[in-house]
Amino acid sequence: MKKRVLSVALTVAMAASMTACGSKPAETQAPATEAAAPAETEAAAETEAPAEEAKAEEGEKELITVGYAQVGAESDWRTANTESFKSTFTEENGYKLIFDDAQQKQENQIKAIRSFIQQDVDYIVVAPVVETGWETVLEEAKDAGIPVILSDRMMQVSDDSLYEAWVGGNFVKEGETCGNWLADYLEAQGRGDEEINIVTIQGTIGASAQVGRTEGVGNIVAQHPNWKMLDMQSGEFTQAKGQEVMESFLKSYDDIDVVICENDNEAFGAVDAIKAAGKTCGPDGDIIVVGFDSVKAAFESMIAGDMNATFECNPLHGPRVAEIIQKLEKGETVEKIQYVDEAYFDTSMDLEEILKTRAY
Ligand code: GYE
Repeated sequence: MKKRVLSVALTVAMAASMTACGSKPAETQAPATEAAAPAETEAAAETEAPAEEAKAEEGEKELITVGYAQVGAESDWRTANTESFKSTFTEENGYKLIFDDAQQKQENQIKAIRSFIQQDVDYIVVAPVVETGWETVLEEAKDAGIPVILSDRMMQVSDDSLYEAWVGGNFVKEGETCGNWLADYLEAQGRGDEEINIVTIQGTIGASAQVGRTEGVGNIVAQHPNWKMLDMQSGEFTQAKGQEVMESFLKSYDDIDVVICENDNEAFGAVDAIKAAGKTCGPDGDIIVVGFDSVKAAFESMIAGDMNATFECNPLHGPRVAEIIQKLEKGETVEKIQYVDEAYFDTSMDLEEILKTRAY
């Protein structure tokens, strides 16, 4: 494990310009350092008083610096995930968080990771936008001796010593839960043997959340010869793109029974497209609409009679990653792959009541 040493100059700079989430880049703190202590005084102070003493004097704690390479801000799930990290990795809790939003682009995430390496952070956390293409940059982190933790989506790397641990949802299982729910729902409606036409609005292609959910649903579709997957297209996990894709599906196919949206935000867009096309959806409508994530707005959509069901994916990974870091700090071993338990919700449940206790 790398040793963390806070120089006197940095301690002064941090005390002078401490921010709520501690994510201010070092450059913006530099002027404060200059104003507070000229270079010569700093050098003298460093030789006179060891860093440890200076910290104690100022009541400073040794902060663990964490760089988080976030996917973007494409969905409600993502917003909740960002919030979970920002509220966990605070200076109060002993961390300095450097947060980067990659705007759903892998190249931006790679740049962010390289900048974390340059800043010599203590830990790098990545929610990888897609599964492949990470070997080189992870090797660079390894060479720099910086542990990498994966959160949310998975990476496919040939050497799993390139990361310490991964924590997230079981996307294949979520997809299978969705498929099994649909089978039960159709059966209960007396439509178990009917020809069922399905379309899927996929997530970002190559994201493990897309790959897993598509595979999981596909496993159940394969068990139902009377189900037909008419089409699958990506809605990039956004409401706007979900709406666009559904508009085009509705133009191409006039007898869609089910739309599977690989996140709730795409489902909100699909509902808008269905209504704009003069069709109906939800439990009393023409088209069954389901999503993944189980964000609060999906509960509101189900209560309004628009969506039928949502399959949970928990975004609150901040405390889970903090627990991994704390274990690594103590030299303890951590479980390499950590799945989070997840449920599902549909309109047969008391959604108003459940909504009151939802955290995201
Ligand atoms: O389902 C979606 C988000 O990777 C599990 O990413 C996450 C997915 C989530 O954009 O809403």
